[in-house]
Amino acid sequence: MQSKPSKEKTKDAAEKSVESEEPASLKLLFGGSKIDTNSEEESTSSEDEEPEVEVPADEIVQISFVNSLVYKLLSAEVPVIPASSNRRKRDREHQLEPAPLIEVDLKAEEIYKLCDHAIESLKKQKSLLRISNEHLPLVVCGDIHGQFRELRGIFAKMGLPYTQSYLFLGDYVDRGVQGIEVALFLLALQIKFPTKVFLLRGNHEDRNTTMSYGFYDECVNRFLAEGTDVGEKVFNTFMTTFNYLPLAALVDGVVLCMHGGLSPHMTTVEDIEKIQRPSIIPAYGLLCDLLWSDPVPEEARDGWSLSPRGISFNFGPSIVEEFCKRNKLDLIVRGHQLIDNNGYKFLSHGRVLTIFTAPNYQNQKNDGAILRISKKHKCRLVILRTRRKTKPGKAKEDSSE
Ligand SMILES: [Mn+2]
Repeated sequence: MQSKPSKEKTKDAAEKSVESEEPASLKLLFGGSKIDTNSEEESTSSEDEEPEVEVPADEIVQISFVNSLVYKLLSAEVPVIPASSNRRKRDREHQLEPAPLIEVDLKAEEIYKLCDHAIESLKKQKSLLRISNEHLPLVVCGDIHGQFRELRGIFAKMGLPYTQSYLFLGDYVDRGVQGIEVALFLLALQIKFPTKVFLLRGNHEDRNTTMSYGFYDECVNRFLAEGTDVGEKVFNTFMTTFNYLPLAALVDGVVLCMHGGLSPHMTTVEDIEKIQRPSIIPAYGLLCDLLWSDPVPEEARDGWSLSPRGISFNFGPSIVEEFCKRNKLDLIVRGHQLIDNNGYKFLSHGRVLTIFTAPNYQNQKNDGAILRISKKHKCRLVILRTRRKTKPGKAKEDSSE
């Protein structure tokens, strides 16, 4: 398994990608002829890139309601940020203004209907997704946390799921302000492209967590004019749907992906297949750990230890080494922790990769990262920069999400 960070991208890369999104790209999703939408200069030049392959027509689920919702979410206009006279001063101080919302007119009825379709689609999947070589190259994304604008930027940059496969590691809602759009968009794409879009569950796809970290309030406030019970019903509908999300993915037999990490209740990857869904996230046990645990650096205490989060565990390099050896794994990829510089971090002697994808998360000026795994298992990290690189030593401590 080789890893090489991609060349440093221009700042605001994600936002630039959104703005360069052409209406022509929409044709790809709705059966138009093949159009090269990728205007990013860095993306297709490398010799180890595979040619893009369109998803076979019989693998696309055509439901007109879902199609129109995807279209609505994908074509909603990106507001233009007005040029500010003191931009230079802002740049110097690494200050970013909050990105304006992409307004999407959504009805509660549309959300109920979409979630019904999503449950039917997710029911067909196992708790452990086995993503075979035919689905590679695969783009893996970590935490999104309601950043719909940046999510659209990722599709504009990396390609639509008409040609490109995606795996999302969970934490779609909370903290950011457009969790409804993020969750709906990803669920709709999963329904439409079940062999191209794979969604895992994060610890925030949970009733208790979303009550405290923003998504409950987002749902209630969004439909306030229609009465508090409407927002609550929307919220409950999402919670029911999240209980069906798969919990981990095994990519071509050698890369194990989940939101959190390993568990003392897991000996082999097959243990994940035995987890019954739908399920709430329990306070302990395998399902809890897959979504909540964290790796610790080489210099920290090895083995298992209680997590400072107050739930689940931390695990050290020897746990990782043993688990990878027993299950013949090359790499474990997970999200769940904000990584300030570059958005990614290797631990456990390169066996564990953390990626956090939401750039400028909660105005913290962090970079976001996306992992692309090629057919030959080459890993490329794409960095979504929010500002110029900070000087060494200025980086903040990584924090937990
Ligand atoms: Mn998390």
